[in-house]
Amino acid sequence: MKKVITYGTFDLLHYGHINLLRRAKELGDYLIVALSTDEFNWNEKQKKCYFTYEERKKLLEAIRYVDLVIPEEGWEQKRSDVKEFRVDTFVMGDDWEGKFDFLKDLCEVVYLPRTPDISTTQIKNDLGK
Ligand code: C2G
Repeated sequence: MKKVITYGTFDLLHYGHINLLRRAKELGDYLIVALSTDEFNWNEKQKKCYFTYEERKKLLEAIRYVDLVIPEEGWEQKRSDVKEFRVDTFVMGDDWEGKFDFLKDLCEVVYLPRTPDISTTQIKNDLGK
């Protein structure tokens, strides 16, 4: 069984996220999503999520491409996650191009093109107008 992992906040879930998850699943048989906790988002990414971790987790678990959701609590857990879950492929959108190449001794690292013209920030801005 080929296992794939990806990481993210996935707040205000939108079709750009779904496109990423669909393509990530196409690279294997089992997709793990490491979902950024509220604390990680605030302390490390200065992101204040609209939905809480539990709400974002429920949304992700309802997606047909997602097989398991685990918490992302820090930047440094990726190597241990890849080992612990015996991951074959690590996937991220290409806004992260090159940033996770240090995992290449453990697994395949794939950066997928982002879906254009959609982002959680844009949604918030548009709704705020
Ligand atoms: N994404 C995409 N197209 C968009 C928006 C997002 O392909 N229009 C992808 C991102 O590239 C990322 C995933 O969807 O791979 C989740 O996006 P975010 O929730 O913004 O994740 P991010 O804040 O980049 O967190 O340790 C890694 C971080 O947790 C990544």
